[in-house]
Amino acid sequence: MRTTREYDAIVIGAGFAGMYLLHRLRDDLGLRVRVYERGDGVGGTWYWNRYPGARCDVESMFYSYSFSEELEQEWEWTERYPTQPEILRYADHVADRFGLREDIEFSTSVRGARYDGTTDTWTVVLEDGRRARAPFLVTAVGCLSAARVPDFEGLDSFTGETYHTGRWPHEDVDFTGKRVAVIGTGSSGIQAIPVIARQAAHVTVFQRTPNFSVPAQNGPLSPDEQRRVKADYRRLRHAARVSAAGVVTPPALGNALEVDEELRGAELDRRWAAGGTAFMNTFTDTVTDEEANRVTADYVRDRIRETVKDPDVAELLCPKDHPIGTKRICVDTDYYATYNRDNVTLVGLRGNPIERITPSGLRVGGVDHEVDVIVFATGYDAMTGPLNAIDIRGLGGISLREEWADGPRTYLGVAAAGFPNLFMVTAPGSPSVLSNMIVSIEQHVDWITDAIAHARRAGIARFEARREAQDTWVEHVNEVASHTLYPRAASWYMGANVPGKPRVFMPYLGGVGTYRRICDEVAGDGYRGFTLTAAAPARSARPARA
Ligand code: N01
Repeated sequence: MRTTREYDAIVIGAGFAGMYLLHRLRDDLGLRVRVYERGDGVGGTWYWNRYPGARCDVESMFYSYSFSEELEQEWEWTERYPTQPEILRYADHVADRFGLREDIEFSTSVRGARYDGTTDTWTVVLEDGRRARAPFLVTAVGCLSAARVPDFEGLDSFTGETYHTGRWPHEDVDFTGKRVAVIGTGSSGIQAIPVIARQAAHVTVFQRTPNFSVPAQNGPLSPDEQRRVKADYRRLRHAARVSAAGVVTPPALGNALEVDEELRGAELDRRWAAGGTAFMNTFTDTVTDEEANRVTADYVRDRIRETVKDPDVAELLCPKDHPIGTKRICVDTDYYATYNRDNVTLVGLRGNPIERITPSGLRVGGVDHEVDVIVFATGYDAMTGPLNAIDIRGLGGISLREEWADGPRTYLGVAAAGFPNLFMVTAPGSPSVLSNMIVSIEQHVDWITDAIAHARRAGIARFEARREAQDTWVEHVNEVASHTLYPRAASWYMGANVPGKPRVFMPYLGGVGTYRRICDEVAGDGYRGFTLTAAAPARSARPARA
């Protein structure tokens, strides 16, 4: 019979969250920790997303850990926005520098996890049937790791090559001389299309929803600029932590329609030229007021019409069905200009969906498009997908998947009622995908580490979110979203990209600074909203703290 291995904490995933968790729980708390990772290396999303043009749209100097001043000072970034290979090198460097690999089991998927209420432990079952047990289980599975290829009819009949941006091969894919179809125009498609178009014989882009994209204005990062940021890191990191989205941006001008028209245009021009997502922060009310939203949306549509020479193609590229910012804003290099190339064709799918995949291509509106390669830039079963892929069973065998059948329910986006001693990094109900992920990851990992340290110090065996606290939090998350324009878009934030998925706005829109304050207050208040139960024999007496 196989033995069950025992640890103090088990972590699922060795991306940026899992790596930092391992460091904190093992090196600061001295716990025996095991991390299970399905890839054969660290880096999470940056391990899988190797598609041409993949890079982060948070600036390098801020898309990096802040927990170690030495790490922060010694690492040199080369460009304003880091490429996927550079981020992966950074993740590898962190893994080596902090000796993380020895406690990570690679190429190992977790099939299920079950809480035993009699021992207050989690037993994790791996794909190969092996088991491991620990009092604490932390999921660090990422929000965008369940890649999705829509269920197109005839998919298996295609005889050419197929790739999904989120599952890109480790070897270079050579598009030279090939006819390539790209399906999807979200952040991944918008980054990949210009790069593929420079190599392929022809690219046909299949677009369902046009997206708003702002130029990255990427470029090399000068040593002077790096020195300046490094000298000021403590202040800048603090500013990011208390900001709305985990990035430091120039302050907004005010409400769009209250700003003088000339100044409004000049500021949009200035931010467009400066590049990046700070453009979205030009006014305070862009995502809360429809008229205000139109100011920024019209500006981008004008830039598209100015850039794309063929007016019909330009019109097809202009987003008109959702307010700007309510689907994830994209950041690009030469995206719209790519449609001026002779070897790029745009096919609109609105009201004219892909009928089927054929052995030699795609059929749309009765027209066959023959291609050698199909690139699926079709996104993810976001936020809930990676957690629901694991059969997580809490007290009395209740299933997380079933608890979330009508949409995810969490307390603070970090815990769930009925699932004691389970912590979830950047889960639904936390700012997560609406922020610089590394800022949110560090905040969650630090909070979880403190909670586990507290439990161990105080002899608490069971740390469980209360259902009333969870209900109140879910209500608050929904309430905040309802005061914005976000629910107007059929976005993956709403689960709208997956047929049959409940339409619930999943991330928390209160901002990372506000959210951090709430989490700190909860902890400072003896973990308000959690029931903390002492280890037996004191257990029978009363909850240790509530
Ligand atoms: O995925 P997406 P993504 N038929 O879901 C289309 C992060 N990220 O991988 O919009 C035809 O945004 C779908 O159409 P529609 C970032 O948070 C960050 O691009 O649903 N088309 C859409 O156009 C981002 O938001 C970075 O109508 C279909 C596309 O496929 C998130 O990851 C880089 C279809 C999917 O877009 C996901 O981005 C990359 C169908 N049946 C990603 N189904 C940076 O840091 C789907 N589509 C820069």
